[in-house]
Formats: sequence, structure tokens, C-alpha cells
Amino acid sequence: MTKKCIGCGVTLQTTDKNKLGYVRENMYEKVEYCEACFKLLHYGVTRVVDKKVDESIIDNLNKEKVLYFLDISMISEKTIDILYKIKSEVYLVLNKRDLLPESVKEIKIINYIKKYYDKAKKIFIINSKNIEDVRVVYDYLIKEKIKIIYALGYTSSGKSTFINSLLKIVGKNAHILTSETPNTTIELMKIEINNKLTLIDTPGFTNHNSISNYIDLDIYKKCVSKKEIKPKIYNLQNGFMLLINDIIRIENNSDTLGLVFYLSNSLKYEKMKINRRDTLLNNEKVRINVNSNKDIVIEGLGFIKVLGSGVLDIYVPNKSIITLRDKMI
Ligand SMILES: Nc1nc2c(ncn2[C@@H]2O[C@H](COP(=O)(O)OP(=O)(O)OP(=O)(O)O)[C@@H](O)[C@H]2O)c(=O)[nH]1
Ligand SMILES: [Mg+2]
Repeated sequence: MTKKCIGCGVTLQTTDKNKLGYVRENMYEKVEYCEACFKLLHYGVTRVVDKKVDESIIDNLNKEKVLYFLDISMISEKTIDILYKIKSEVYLVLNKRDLLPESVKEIKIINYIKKYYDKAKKIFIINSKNIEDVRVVYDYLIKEKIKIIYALGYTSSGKSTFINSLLKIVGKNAHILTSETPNTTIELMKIEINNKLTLIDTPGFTNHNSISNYIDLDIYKKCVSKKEIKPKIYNLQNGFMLLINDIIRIENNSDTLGLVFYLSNSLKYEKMKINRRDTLLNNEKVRINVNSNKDIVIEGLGFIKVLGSGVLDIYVPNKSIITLRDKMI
């Protein structure tokens, strides 16, 4: 019988160190995790999984119900649009509530999502690490007698974190691997919570626009939010630019604009006069018209609220990481 890693779902193998699921032969019988999951779990060693996950899992669904996870700190039109492909019942989990400032009203976020997608049977807004939040979803699923449900969503939206919390609720070992980097869950995992409820954990869809595809994953790890975002406000006058962690450069060639950054608190901002000799000019340039009705999304990082209107030149590792959406807050 094949044995699977309880962290990522991959079948364990002892033949190729460079392939997924590797464990040393003399360890095979003893271990529960593959070597890469073990290293990630105990030593925080970043695992690079060069695998793109497409949406085919949705096409293979029959009538199975779906618990769809959205990371509300980085919603983009693309991450919502995929919901329209799901033909079975969708229960929506707006996750990572704790990352947005507490002052942001939950009803506002829910109504915002409904404007884009209003077919969900139920919408929850939670922090997947918080047992009490997860218990609300658990109680609902039990009450509705939902026996089995697929956890779907983009990578890093918190599916496995949520299932680990469910396991904790019923007093079981929270064994699934979670991490800040993409592609943590690699194969489907059937997780029996108890005899009433089973969750199917799935590898999250790849966001091809995410900045995580274009920067070193160890750097990316440091750029993702881990606690409540303290928005940073900059007035960017004509002829000025902002450098963010030497990853993003934003130039204003129009009238003064207010920019409110909802990004990780650990990012460093430098404001200065536009200087052609400066860094990041070799990056790709996106010229966008901005106004106060639209947020600028930096896919994989967060978003920028705009106060005023004008034109910005944004230099990024890849053009696709900049998208616009309707203003959220
Ligand atoms: N602050 C906060 N962090 C969360 C929350 N849920 C998950 N995370 C973090 O987000 C990262 C991704 O979580 P995972 O549970 O691995 O995400 P996933 O959807 O299973 O990702 P894949 O397996 O790659 O599809 C981890 O670092 C988690 O600790 C949440 O509600 N709040
Ligand atoms: Mg996962």
C-alpha cells in the first residue's frame, strides 16, 4: 500500500531526492511527513514547488459542495471570477479578517463581495487561526448536515489552516502543513474531522499574476502580512516617487495624489524626487490612470487605496501583478 505525507498529501517515495515525497529508505516505515515537509515544519526551510495548479479540479466536481476561501487582504477580480466556474453549491469563507484593520466593517466587505458574486449559499468572515471563528463555520456545516465538502481557493488563502483548526476543535492532531509560500498542499487530502464531517483539502490554484512568481520566495515570505495591517498614507506630489522595499517603484507625474497602502507592516518605504539614475528602472513599467473609485491591487501583496485622480507609473518585476478593482474600503 502506498503511504502519503500527512503534511502535503504527496505519496512518499525513496528513489529520487529531487522529486516530491522523498524520504530516506530506512525512514520510510517510521515517518509521517516527507523530508521537505519535515524541514519546513521544524526548520522553516522554504520549499519551492515548481507546479502550477489549474482549475481542472472544478471541472471534475460533480455535485460536491465547495467551501471557497478568499484572502480578504488581497482580493482581486480574478480571485473572485473563478467562483463563476463552480456549478455546485458554494459556501464562501472570507478569510484573514484579522489582517484588515478592525475599524473596517465586516458588512462592508461582505456587501463588496456580493457585488461581484452573489450566488454563495452562505458567507462567513473569519480568521482561520481563531478556533472560535472556525467553530461558527463548523457548527453551521453540522447543522446543515453537510457530510463532505471541498476546500477550494487560491494558494495561501488559508484552506489548510482552517482544516487544522477544525481538527483542533474535535481534539485531533492539526497535522496539515501551512506556510506563507505558495503550493503548500500538493495533492488532495481527505480529512475526516469526525463521523459527521469530512473536508477535502486541495492544492490552491496558482495565481499567475502574483508577485510570488517573480521574486525570491524567501524575500516574498518576509513581505506577506502576518498581523493587522497598519495602513501607510503618503501624499505623492508631482515629480516624486516611492520605492517600496526595492521591489516596487511608484512615480507620480500628475497632480498630488493620496495613496493609502494596505501592505505588510514590515515593508520599507522611501519617498524621493524622481531620479532617473535610481533603482528599478529595468523593471516592467505599468502606466495607469487612477481615481478614488478604484483600488490598485498588487497581486500577492495587498492593495492601495487612491485619494484623488491622476496617472501613475509603476515599475514592477512583472506587469501582470498590477490590477485594478472597485474601491473596497
Ligand atoms: N493572519 C492570518 N493568517 C492566516 C489565516 N489563515 C491562514 N493564514 C496564514 O496564511 C498562510 C497560508 O495558509 P495555508 O493554510 O497554508 O493556505 P492554503 O490555502 O492551504 O495554501 P495551499 O496549500 O498552498 O493551497 C499561512 O502562513 C497561514 O498561517 C488567517 O485567517 N489570518
Ligand atoms: Mg494548503
